[in-house]
Amino acid sequence: MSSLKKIKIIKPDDWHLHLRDKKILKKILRYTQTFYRRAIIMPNLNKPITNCKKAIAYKRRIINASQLNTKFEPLMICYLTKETSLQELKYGFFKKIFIGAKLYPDQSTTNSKTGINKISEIFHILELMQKINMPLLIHGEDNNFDIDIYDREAKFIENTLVLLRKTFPELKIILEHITTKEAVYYIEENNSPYLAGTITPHHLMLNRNNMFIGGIQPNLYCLPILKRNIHQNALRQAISNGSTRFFLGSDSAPHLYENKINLIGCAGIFNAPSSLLCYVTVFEEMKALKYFESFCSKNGPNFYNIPINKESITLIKKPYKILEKVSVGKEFIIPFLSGEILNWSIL
Ligand code: OTD
Ligand code: ZN
Ligand code: ZN
Repeated sequence: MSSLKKIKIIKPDDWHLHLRDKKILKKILRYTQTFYRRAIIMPNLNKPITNCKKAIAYKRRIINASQLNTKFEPLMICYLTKETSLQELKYGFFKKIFIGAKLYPDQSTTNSKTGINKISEIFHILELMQKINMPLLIHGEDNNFDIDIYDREAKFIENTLVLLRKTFPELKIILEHITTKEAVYYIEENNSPYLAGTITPHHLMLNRNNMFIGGIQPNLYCLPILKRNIHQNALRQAISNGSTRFFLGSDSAPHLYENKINLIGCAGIFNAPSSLLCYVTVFEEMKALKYFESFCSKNGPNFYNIPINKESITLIKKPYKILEKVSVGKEFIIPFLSGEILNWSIL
């Protein structure tokens, strides 16, 4: 037994997570709680979290849904609209109700119907956020229908992000779930204390071919969509270089089977039961395990300027079978890599 490889790291945080609500929340929270000490809870509920009152109530529902004794802290985010009140945002940030605010381009992903159409509509909000040092989280895809779905991230950087950063050079920005070499290079080249990116396990492990192996694989449909392998390789390279500008954001986004496997299927991959084990697998493949802990547990809190966790966890190199499904009443959710075996387990 003692010859088994082990890694002990500071307990990680998930800087990008969808927990949903009610019966789904109750069923899935435990998976995140097992691996992570804190998580940023994305605000794109059916009725998005757009003010302090909604955030406080949602946070309470999450805490009440906990079935484990492990400590877990939800970090809440304000969903920006052009109506977002400056006073509310400022109050929410100073009172630590919100750790940041999220920019969704209109229609860019699940429940983003009331997102932003023109970034200049919210310049007054961004000006305030820059002033009070409040982080801006961005779903970075250009939502213009004429743009090819595979180019939306690169076009967002070119058409929106460059100008945005010129206008607000000291606004802290997290480009969420980056998927392209353009995003990797943009973050690396700028190497700015005001710019970081989160990376998901599925974009590290897969490329767009995987969506079509043996037939169409609706479980692998997510937004931003999986890209070519050159982009996947750029992401894998990025985490292997030890840059502190990249950190863990699983983007675990559960949907009931019946909503995912449908004529019009929802986007989103539920990876919470295995996300950390997927990351360690990739770091090992890249011979970059020495940077694993900073990616999981240090770069995020340092960027957000909050303390690093005190708890630790140990991962062990031992086969682990990912559960096949999570029941939710009579319905169920299929996790990422359902039923497959990974080489790493949690001790
Ligand atoms: N992408 N699905 C969802 C969110 C993410 O863009 C995202 O953050 C979701 O279902 O909430 C998805 O494919
Ligand atoms: Zn997104
Ligand atoms: Zn997300």
